[in-house]
Amino acid sequence: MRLSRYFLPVLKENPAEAQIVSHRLMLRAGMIKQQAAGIYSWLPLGFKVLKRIEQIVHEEQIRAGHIPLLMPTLQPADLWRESGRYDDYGQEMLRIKDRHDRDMLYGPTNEEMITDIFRAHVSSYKELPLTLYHIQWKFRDEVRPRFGVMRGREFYMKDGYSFDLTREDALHAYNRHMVSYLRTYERMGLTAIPMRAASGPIGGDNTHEFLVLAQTGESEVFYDAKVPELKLGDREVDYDDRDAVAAICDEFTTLYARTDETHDEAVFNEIPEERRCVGRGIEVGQIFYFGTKYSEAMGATVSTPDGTRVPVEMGSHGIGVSRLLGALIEANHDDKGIIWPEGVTPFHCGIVNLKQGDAATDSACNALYKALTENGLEPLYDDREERAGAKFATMDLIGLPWRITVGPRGLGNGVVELTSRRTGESEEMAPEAAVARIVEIYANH
Ligand code: 5CA
Repeated sequence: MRLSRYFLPVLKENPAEAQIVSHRLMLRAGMIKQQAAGIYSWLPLGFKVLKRIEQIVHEEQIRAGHIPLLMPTLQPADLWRESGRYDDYGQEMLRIKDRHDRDMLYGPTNEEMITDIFRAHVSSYKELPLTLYHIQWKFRDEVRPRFGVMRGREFYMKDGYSFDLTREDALHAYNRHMVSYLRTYERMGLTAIPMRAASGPIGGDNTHEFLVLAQTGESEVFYDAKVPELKLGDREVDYDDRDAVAAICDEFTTLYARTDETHDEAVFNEIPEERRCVGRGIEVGQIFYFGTKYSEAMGATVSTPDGTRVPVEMGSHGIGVSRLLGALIEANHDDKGIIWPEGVTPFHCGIVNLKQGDAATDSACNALYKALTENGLEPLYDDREERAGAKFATMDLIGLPWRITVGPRGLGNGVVELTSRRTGESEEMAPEAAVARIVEIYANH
């Protein structure tokens, strides 16, 4: 993409309404525009990152054997009357009437609808296990929408629903989700810690939240200093191997890590004092096992091998896809702007032309652009008639991890400059070497 032809409405001033750095930077970098409290348009740069995150979520869910579908945003109230949640959900639910005066709602989550799909089409244990998920907009009329996309009213969520015959199978589904989530967050360059949590309106007694440590997080968290050091890395995971999956979950949940809702001071105090950490975290996902809460209420039963019928065992598993943009920026920025991890960056690298209109410089930039594109990468080429300082400031603000700077002086010596946004370190090299380096960096992303 050439910046002269792109739509990147960056702001020079800090927007007064933004209280935390991720919100401020998303507005300044022209990623989002607020349309009403907690409701945003996703401008091209923000939309691109949202899609990158969504893609990683899809890939890791499919790897775990989960199946994508798409349910609507609007739901009939009658489904929610069956589970009893139409009355329970309270003011967070946006209730709508259609022209026939029928009660509808904008879905805050989809347990009822997926249970309805299940009961219409599945009746035998032979069709289990089954996990269906979608990535869809949700609406919760939050009392205090704030911090930009972090606590929106309209937000983008991955929600998956598992169906199993037995409690044991359902717990395997729960564990599978935990491991697939760990992988998902790690691919984005994030450390998200599973913490024992409370279940709220979804229900059930087995639930973990995934928290990214950040001072601006809304939850207070208590954890053993050793927990953030745990990494899944690139180990192979066989999602059908129950014991192996359970062992990974044990590895990540045995040490103390809890939110304020489940914190137990006595247990916490058993950790050696120097390892006791208290901080704040951003909840980027939550998994629930709630058994037959919805299947019983809504008559979603399956036949068993011995010929009886039982309500299907269920769990639901969510990732805050739009919230992740905020969490990623909270965890990756400096005073100049965003620093995208390679896994989610909107463009793979920037090209800065220091002398627009100079024939040799323009042609070197064009050649770099072509070579990167031919290697399957997406560069953002700043080809505007702007001062070098302004071009650098824009690149730093929008946070592309790598920048190639091209000017007549370097070209005279046969070199361009490759700069890392994270370390600020620059290295001079031939243009072909810069392309090769960037191709190599992204080979694993
Ligand atoms: N049905 C279950 C799991 S599929 C569910 O709705 N879980 S949830 O309530 O925990 O939401 C899942 C994730 O969505 C949360 O972990 C959080 O990351 C994100 N989320 C929840 N509310 C908001 C909000 N108001 N704005 C942005 N993201 C949100």
